[in-house]
Amino acid sequence: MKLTTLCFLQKGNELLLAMKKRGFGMGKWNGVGGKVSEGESVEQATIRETEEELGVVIASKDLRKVADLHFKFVDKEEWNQHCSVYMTSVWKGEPAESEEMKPQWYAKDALPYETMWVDDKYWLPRVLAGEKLEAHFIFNQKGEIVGEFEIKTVS
Ligand code: 6OG
Repeated sequence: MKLTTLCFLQKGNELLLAMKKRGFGMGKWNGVGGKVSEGESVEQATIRETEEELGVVIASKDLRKVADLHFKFVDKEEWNQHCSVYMTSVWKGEPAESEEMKPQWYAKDALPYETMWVDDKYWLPRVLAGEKLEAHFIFNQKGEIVGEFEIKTVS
């Protein structure tokens, strides 16, 4: 299964989302991230993707792992991924638009869940409330959740 990353910048009561301008998940607000490359750790990929997509630099000591998300796609095995999710409140630089992402700050209690991946509304509020999670979701090719999903707290 493919390894991917997601990273959210936090500033007080606000969370930075970015509009994906191309590729998988285009048209959705999300954290920033992408695939872990060969020979790279998951944290290194998180830092690289955040710099590529927002132009900000994060030190690995400032990354806080908040969730392991397992996304399985019915009939589209090549889309299956294990996504490691991180939060940070410390970075260098000012988030800026890139070819792939258009960033925008949102109040944590007013996130645009209707324009995000459908799984986000189930796990992101819990992460923002301080929980650390492991979750499994199954999707169809339209990006809809099929069947039961599972979210559990990890210590
Ligand atoms: P690239 O294809 O851009 O990496 N991603 C998802 N994020 C959420 N919240 N829900 C999903 O439900 C997702 N599927 C993928 C992980 C894909 C990026 O999109 C995220 C990566 O940051 C299915 O290299």
